[in-house]
Amino acid sequence: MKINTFSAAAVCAYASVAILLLSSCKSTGLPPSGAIAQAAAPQADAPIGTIEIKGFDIGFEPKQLEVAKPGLYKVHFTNTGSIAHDVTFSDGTKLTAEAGKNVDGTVKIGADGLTYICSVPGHKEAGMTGKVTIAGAPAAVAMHNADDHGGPPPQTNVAADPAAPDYVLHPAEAPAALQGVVHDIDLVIKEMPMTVAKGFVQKVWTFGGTVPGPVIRVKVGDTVRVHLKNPADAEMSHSIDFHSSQVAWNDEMTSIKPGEEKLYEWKADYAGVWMYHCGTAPALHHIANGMYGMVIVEPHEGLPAVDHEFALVQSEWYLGPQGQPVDLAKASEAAPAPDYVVFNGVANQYKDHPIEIGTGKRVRLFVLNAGPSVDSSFHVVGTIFDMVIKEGVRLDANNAGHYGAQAVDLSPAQGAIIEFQTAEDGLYPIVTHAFNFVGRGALGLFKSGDGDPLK
Ligand SMILES: [Cu+2]
Repeated sequence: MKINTFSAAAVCAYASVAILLLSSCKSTGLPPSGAIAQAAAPQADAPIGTIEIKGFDIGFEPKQLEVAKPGLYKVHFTNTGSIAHDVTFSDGTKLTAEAGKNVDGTVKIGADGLTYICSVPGHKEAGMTGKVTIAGAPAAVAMHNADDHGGPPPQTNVAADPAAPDYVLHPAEAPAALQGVVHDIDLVIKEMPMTVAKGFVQKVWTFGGTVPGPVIRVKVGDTVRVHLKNPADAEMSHSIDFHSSQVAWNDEMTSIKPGEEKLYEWKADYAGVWMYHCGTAPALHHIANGMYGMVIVEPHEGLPAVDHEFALVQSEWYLGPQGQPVDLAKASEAAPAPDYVVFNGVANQYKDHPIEIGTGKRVRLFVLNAGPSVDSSFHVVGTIFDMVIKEGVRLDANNAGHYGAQAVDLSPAQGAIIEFQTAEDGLYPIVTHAFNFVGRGALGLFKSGDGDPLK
């Protein structure tokens, strides 16, 4: 298998910020291979129980555990990650295990319990923290996001609901272009609960019952007739604004009340990846609460065939109380601090469910940043984009000089067509390279071939 210097360097860079599930780094000064146990001091007593802790990239399982009473405990530490981790207790006891290894030691738990971290630089900050408490002791502060491989758990003022339903996976595949030249599309608004991240349900407002709304794909020269319907049982007025259209704002984009419908007719004059959204005041709230989607307009002659096509919409969630719409005050901050930044509506869904592609096959992405307010620096780790059309500006594959692109900057309401191919089987993380958001849901994976570069 080919491993070039670019990919090795990229892997090390990413491991240092603690997101990667990929491979170990030889240059980071990690401890030598093998398991090392460094108990703080020899213990004369026999252990009265066993504590089992699993370390992974990047986190501990469990993050909270309880023992019956104070005393000496055996610790069994397993590292299922791809890089070295340790469990370092607040009394100084430290057990280190290389990737895939385990180690045993002992620790003395006092009446106040102990906290533990991984002491490898950056790992604690990325979420490798935990706590041992004594049964019957005052309840510890809840630590949420125990299963967050993506980085620091989001700082949010909304508590996770362990009873929240699982999220519904949003398909990443781009639809084919609609047949014919005049397209009548019924688009029904739905106000509904949606799990936007594990443990968090918001009452979102949608076009067609999903966030983002459906991808509408046509060709230059086509006529699109959208029949927008606001059901009688909706609570609010809504509207729609197609950036792919040239119409007067106070004509097609006016709001319709519950029970009303409206025809928005437009001609696809220009090719590209376009945003549509609700523009009803306050538009910030309607966009932040889920009312956006993508239009793909292909050139009149169509796009060349490729092996895979996916549509990815980046957007932000500013969590309101569980089961309520998103928090407009949070979304309105001059320096927006979203609880989650996501691809296709749900935090980390393509990390949990990697998107499968063929190695060496041509992949085309339609990418839109719906915002409402945060820029995207769209990047796929381990790849180089050789064809990009961003807002009408084009980088051609096989251009004179052989230039390529590493990240596509998309301000809110900007879109791009991006193409690349993978060099070898493996995992290729999808991120915004504004990296504070990678730990807040903006992390997916392409799984190329069997996902294993070493086989
Ligand atoms: Cu709306």
